[in-house]
Amino acid sequence: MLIKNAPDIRPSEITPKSLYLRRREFLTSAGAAIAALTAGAFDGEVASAAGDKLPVIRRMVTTSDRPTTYNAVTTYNNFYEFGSDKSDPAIYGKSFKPKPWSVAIEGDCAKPGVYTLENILKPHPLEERVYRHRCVEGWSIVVPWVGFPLSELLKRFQPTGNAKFVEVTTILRPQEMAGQRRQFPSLLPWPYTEGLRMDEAMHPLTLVATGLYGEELPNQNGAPLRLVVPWKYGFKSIKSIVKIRFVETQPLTTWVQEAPEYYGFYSNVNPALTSSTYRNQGTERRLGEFFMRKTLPFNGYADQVASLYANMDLRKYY
Ligand SMILES: Nc1nc2c(c(=O)[nH]1)N[C@H]1C(S)=C(S)[C@@H](COP(=O)(O)O)O[C@H]1N2
Ligand SMILES: [Mo]
Repeated sequence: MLIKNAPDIRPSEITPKSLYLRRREFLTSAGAAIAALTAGAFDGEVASAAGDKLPVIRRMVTTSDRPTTYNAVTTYNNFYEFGSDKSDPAIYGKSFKPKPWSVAIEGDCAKPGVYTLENILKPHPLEERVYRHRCVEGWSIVVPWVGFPLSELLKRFQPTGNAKFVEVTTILRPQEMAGQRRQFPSLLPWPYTEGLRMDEAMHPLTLVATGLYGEELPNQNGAPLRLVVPWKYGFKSIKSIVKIRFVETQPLTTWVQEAPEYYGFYSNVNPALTSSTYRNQGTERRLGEFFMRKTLPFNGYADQVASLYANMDLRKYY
């Protein structure tokens, strides 16, 4: 079993930054088997990534699959704010300025307010999390994210008993986002919004990502902060977040608003569901690979998350 939930990681498994920087191996210090990887192969990928190295206090490797190249992860993107082609975000994202930044916290909590990015990030030691990520369109990647659990952030604002869901919103800034300027028809109803049930948001796998491959998030991947929810289709992992609102009723999300017959609120990766989604979800193509792979229930995270949906009909709640 390769996956470890965060609370199971002992202090002895924490990788000091100096060791991380020196070794640059893609091995968990917990010693999980990731035989497919060699330190040498991974060295090359790190070297191709420019920028500051983020300090991480521990790492969690949830798959034995090899990480997708930095180049693929940062040039083949969905980020409609910058356009609908996979190459658009890397090109048109260049003019976006992710700093200064602030995040509004609203709704059913004791500490609403507008928090600066520095304030949001400061209390949280960064971790590296190697997660699978699958787009509903049928491609997948394996990414070494840098971030911290969303639960740690949400707790600080002391959600009340009325908080049953969180609604999360992306920035609206058409001056810097070419895709938001497109009209007649507009690409999507802006701003992009997503939502999670409170227990999903508080799950230890749910991440606030601020970086990937050891460096700050490139604009095309959702700078300066985005969610990563690895057992759900990629569109739930909302980018460039400016608002988090605690709410009592299930939020209407962008993709559900756009095409409710295709996209559901839950959107858990489910290879058995083909009728309610716009194409077969049973297989996927990992970027950089030729052969198709089988898609796993909950994207391979069923042991960790299936219990969240124990008494739910997943055909109805897709
Ligand atoms: N704000 C915003 N977030 C978004 C999207 C988007 O268009 N806008 N696309 C989603 C989709 S469909 C996917 S598959 C992932 C892609 O993340 P990546 O480019 O980092 O691989 O981002 C998700 N988050
Ligand atoms: Mo996606």
